[in-house]
Amino acid sequence: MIEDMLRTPSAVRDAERYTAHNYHPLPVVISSAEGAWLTDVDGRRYLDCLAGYSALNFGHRHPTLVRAAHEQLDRLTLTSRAFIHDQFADFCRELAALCGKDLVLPMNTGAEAVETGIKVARKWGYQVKKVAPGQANIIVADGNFHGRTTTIVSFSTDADARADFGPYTPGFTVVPYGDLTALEAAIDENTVAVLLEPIQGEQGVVLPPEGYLPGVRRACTDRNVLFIADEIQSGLGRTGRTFACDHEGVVPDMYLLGKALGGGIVPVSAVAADADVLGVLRPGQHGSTFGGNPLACAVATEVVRLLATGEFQRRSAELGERLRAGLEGLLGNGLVAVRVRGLWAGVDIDPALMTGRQACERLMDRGVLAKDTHGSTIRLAPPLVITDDEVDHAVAQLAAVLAG
Ligand code: IF1
Repeated sequence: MIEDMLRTPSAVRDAERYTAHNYHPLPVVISSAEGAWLTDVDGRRYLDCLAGYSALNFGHRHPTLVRAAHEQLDRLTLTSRAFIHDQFADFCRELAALCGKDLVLPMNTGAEAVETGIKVARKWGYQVKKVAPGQANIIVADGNFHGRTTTIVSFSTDADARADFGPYTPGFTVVPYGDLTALEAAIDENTVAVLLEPIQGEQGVVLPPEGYLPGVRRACTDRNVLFIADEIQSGLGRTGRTFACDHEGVVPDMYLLGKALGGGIVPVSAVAADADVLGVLRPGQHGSTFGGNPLACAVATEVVRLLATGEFQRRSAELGERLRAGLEGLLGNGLVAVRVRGLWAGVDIDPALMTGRQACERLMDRGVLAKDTHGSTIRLAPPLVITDDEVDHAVAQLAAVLAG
């Protein structure tokens, strides 16, 4: 095909022209997708190794999820929470059961789930723990990523995410990730919660040192502090278990969920916790126009049912080992480090070779889409419906990119 017959260049230009430049996307314009594969406006196919930042754990257009969405579209899409709809109870009950918690509170985006967790923890702090008025504090980790609201970026340690968005919300203390001693030292009588990603995604799939999460759990229990696990990216099958916390048998007081909960179709997030925690909210104290809407609930209930079978967790664990073996084979051949849990990998490319962005551009040219994070790190997080051969294909393309 000659260059000026391609639709991609003008489509890339048009996409840039009328939007704020808050992203730097790869110059590829997708028009359709199925399972783990994307097709662009020029008919080229790509293996999706980002999966919508884990919002597409079940792949693009999973038939069960699409059917649920279609059926719901033809019946009822929105009521607001001013009325109850017939999809609500099943969703809440089944998600609570998946989480092993009494209650759930549905929202839409991940950032809203995080904000909800912060509000609930503060209210719990004042009402249950009896923290002095206005003094509630939450401990977070260096290198965190929990979303983009003004409060959440207030405790970000990434200059791009945070700078010039102040004045910042007070009430957060940052400690080094993985350092239990520092975390324990930061807890005082005003501490209401510890908020952590059990695996730090944006930071480059940074795994917790063994024993860290159980140590955090113990410290929180001993000092009457809530442990809030942001499983928005790490949860719902991504790491080979339902939750990343499961790898060390840790049960947080609150799960924050998002991304894959909406099946890649609608934004759905939720907070799950027991009644002694979520029960602090009374009517009028929190909510959202779209949270828990019928379309969201119809899709998300089917997501919960897919996860309840355990099939996706198993696939993620098995194929994750294959991905690990493939990537570890490239250590010393262009890779300097890899961190893998389930179908989720942080891959550090030798910075002398190329940046993460360059690696992703070259992968794109070879029909694999992935996303860089800081510097020379790229993240691989394919849909959990990916096959053995497709995992091998992704690794082979990365090997070819590294070989130049
Ligand atoms: C962007 C990363 C992924 C999250 C965790 C809450 C949220 C996220 C652990 C907020 C969101 C995002 C959003 C996206 C990039 C992305 C990301 F690169 F930053 F790390 F997924 F890989 N907690 N993650 O990872 O959820 O409000 O977006 O629904 O902001 O550009 P949201």
